[in-house]
Amino acid sequence: MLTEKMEKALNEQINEELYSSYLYLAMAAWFESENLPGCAAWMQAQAREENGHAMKFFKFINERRGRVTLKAIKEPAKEWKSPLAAFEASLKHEQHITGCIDKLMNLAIAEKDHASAGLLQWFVNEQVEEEANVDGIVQRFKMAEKAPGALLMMDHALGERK
Ligand code: OFO
Repeated sequence: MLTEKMEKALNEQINEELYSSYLYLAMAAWFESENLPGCAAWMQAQAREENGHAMKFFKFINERRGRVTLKAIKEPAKEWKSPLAAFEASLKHEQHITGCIDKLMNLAIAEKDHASAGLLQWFVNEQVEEEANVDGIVQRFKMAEKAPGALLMMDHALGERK
């Protein structure tokens, strides 16, 4: 059984994850408009992954006999000044999500909620991967800025993501 505090905080995280999905979908739409289909495909894959994260919390709340309550999802930005700026915004967002997960873990520990802590440990590890992946792309885009043609190569490589 979830405590009231934990249930509320996990529901807020569903909203954060759905917003993440929405944000990446907005980035996918922008990359499509910029004729960079590889980057758009990468963002669509990321949007699907974020939806999966939201559903992990959804399932867990139900399994713990809690009540899922969905709130409005805020409107994401529509455009970015360059591909690098979009991936930098993505990295900043993932750092924000890492902060949310850390706060949730602190709450689970304070509430002596081992089941929630178990779920959150998966997210702690996932955030290490999320930040490292996006940071790697940001670094490659920074190098690509100096080399003509590198942007198209990057776009092709990002489009390989399954
Ligand atoms: Fe759900 O990890 Fe990204 O935001």
